[in-house]
Amino acid sequence: MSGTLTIEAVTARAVDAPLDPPLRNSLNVIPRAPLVIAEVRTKEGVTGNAYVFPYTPAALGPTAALVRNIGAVLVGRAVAPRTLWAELHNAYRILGTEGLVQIALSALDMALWDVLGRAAGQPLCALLGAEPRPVPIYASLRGWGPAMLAEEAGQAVATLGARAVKFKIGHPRLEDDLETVRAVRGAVGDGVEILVDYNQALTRPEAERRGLALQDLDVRWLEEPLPVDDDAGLATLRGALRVPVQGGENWWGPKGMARALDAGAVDLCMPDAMKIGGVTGWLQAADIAAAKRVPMSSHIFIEASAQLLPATPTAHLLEHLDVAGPLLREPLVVRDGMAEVPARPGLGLEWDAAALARHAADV
Ligand code: SMN
Ligand code: MG
Repeated sequence: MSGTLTIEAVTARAVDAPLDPPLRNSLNVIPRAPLVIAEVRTKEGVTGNAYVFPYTPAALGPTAALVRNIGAVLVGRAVAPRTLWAELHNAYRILGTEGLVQIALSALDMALWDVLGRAAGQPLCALLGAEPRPVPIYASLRGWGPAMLAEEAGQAVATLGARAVKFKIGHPRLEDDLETVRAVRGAVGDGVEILVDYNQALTRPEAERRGLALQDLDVRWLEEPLPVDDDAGLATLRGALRVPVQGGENWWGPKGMARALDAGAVDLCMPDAMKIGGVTGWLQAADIAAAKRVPMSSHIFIEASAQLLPATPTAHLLEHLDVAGPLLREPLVVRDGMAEVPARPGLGLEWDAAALARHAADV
């Protein structure tokens, strides 16, 4: 289809499905996946959609309401995500474009890009001018503690062919973190890279102490050792460690990323499609990472990330943590450690209507 597409309606639906197994880290257990699916319908009959994952059912209603209310303003406008992204980010500057506002803006942006892909009959990746090449993944584990993680790591390597695994640590005692790494190493052998994630749990001195011990176990990245806003602490920590510091899942928009990189907070980055500003925000982030020559991985949102990483000049690894898979007719395919870019148009999300109905949340 060619020519301009005009937005006719924007809707949002919410689902809250159990996560099996739940996601655990040093601070939280996430037992369910509350998702908001934004849908953009056009006068021309093409409809696109995208989902966001606001982590807690408490945020489902507010996120869906923001998608609907912001989306209502778009009715009658052309499907031009870059233009609308800039307009909406200006329009929402006085309220602030972080938090749920950013999440809603990202959902709308991704759904608009999905419309363009579907109208063109092309996967998003091709629409962005990138070759739909398979992307190397790492298996992001859900469990906690040596026994559970060793078993999960062995399975992930066997079923996905993953050549890297990531898991959460941050036990009260460093020795238990090291024990967890050794247990996973025992399960996966020397040929698989080990990545660890502290989810912002450490103090500055503790981050240095633990980082020094972990790098001796050949850990290949140390993710979010400190709170995301402690750029100065992260920059100092990097100076003390050989292991690369990873972060980015909690940066709000490309501006948040630019600030962190300017401060020297990370060696590696991993923006989150929902927090960085959808496809449009991701593309800006990818340019920033390219200018600074920082390897860029993804954070969850595996379907969107499989489309976006081939269009990312410093693309590194796709985080494989499949949250929406049980609700999709065709979950993302991983073969021999590589995520395949589906041939389906747009983001390639085809929902299983029965599963959506079963887990519908009334918001
Ligand atoms: C994470 C955070 C929030 C939801 C899922 C996973 C985690 C990661 O920090 O890096 O995977
Ligand atoms: Mg993380």
